[in-house]
Amino acid sequence: MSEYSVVTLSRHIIEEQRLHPDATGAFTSLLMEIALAAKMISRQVNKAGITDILGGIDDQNVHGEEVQKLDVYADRVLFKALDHTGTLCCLASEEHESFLPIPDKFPAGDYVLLYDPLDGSSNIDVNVSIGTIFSIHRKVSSAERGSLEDCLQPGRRQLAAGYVIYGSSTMLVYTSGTGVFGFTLDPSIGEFVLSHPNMRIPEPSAKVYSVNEGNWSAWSAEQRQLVEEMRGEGEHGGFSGRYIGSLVADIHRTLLRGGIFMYPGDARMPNGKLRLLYEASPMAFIVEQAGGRASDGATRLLDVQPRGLHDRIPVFMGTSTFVDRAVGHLTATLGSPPVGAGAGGSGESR
Ligand code: AHM
Ligand code: MG
Repeated sequence: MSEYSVVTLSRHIIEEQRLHPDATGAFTSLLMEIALAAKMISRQVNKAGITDILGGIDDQNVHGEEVQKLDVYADRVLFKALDHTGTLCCLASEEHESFLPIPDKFPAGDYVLLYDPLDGSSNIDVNVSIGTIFSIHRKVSSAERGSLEDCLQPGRRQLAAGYVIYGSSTMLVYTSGTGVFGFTLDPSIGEFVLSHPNMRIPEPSAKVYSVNEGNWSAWSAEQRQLVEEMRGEGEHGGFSGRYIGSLVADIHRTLLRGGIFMYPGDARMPNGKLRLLYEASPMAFIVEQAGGRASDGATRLLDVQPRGLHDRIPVFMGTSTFVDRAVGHLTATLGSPPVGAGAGGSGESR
């Protein structure tokens, strides 16, 4: 990319908006505010360890100021970046039990934002990449400031989804249904610049499986067989294992290199660990838009109807051939789907 032809996130979004003559600009403004919040979170994440930002909520730093945990900070920054814009009717965050209507003092809009402010935050202390995940729906209820119905929409109705990865560089990756675009934050100008146009999961892709094998003893026999096959020498074997334990980082690698990411249901967590609305669904939209596949082990993730704001769901996503193979194995072996598959999270709430 020449320094004369840099494509910033704002330019990209505005150019996308021009493709939709009836667009009001609300969607553009929403994405720009998310990007601003991402920059603020990135700044704070990069300070982790230097300041006392890692402390608990009640801690005080050396200046005697109250210190917030980073995930609480990220949650508040996102809400405050978006509450006044007039674009949203409500938000729902992994950090809050109930959805968050836009305060009465601000105008309400037609969109709904679901977000995980700082996913993988337990990795902060060890300098592993973490991220913010977001998902945007159009309001479907008649409630001015949103309702549960607006939040509990299947993933296929998402208008946009994205994540920000706070890694060796900060990147924002998003889709609005016309491909996946990756922007890298250039700290010298404070702008996200297009670095990864039209991201596609490579085919054929790297043979990589990504799963927490510490859960092996709780896995179903079918899940164990699947991983044993991938580790083996046979036709469907020859895989390497890569697991960071930070969803944004594991999915980012899967997008760039290929492979399969799994968080299956098991005997201890029948629906796995990941949340449908804040983690699985937005990542599924991105992965599909990049040419990959995303399933709960039986059903396309984007078709699953959420029943509660904090539903959990088994996740298998990445290179289409690997996900198809995994789903085929899990649904065919012994004739039964994996524990929790197709359950749509069974309405489990925190
Ligand atoms: P969090 O939302 O509490 O941060 O947990 C979600 C994270 C994901 O980033 C990651 O994929 C998963 O938890 C890892 O879980 P585990 O430690 O069980 O492997
Ligand atoms: Mg999370």
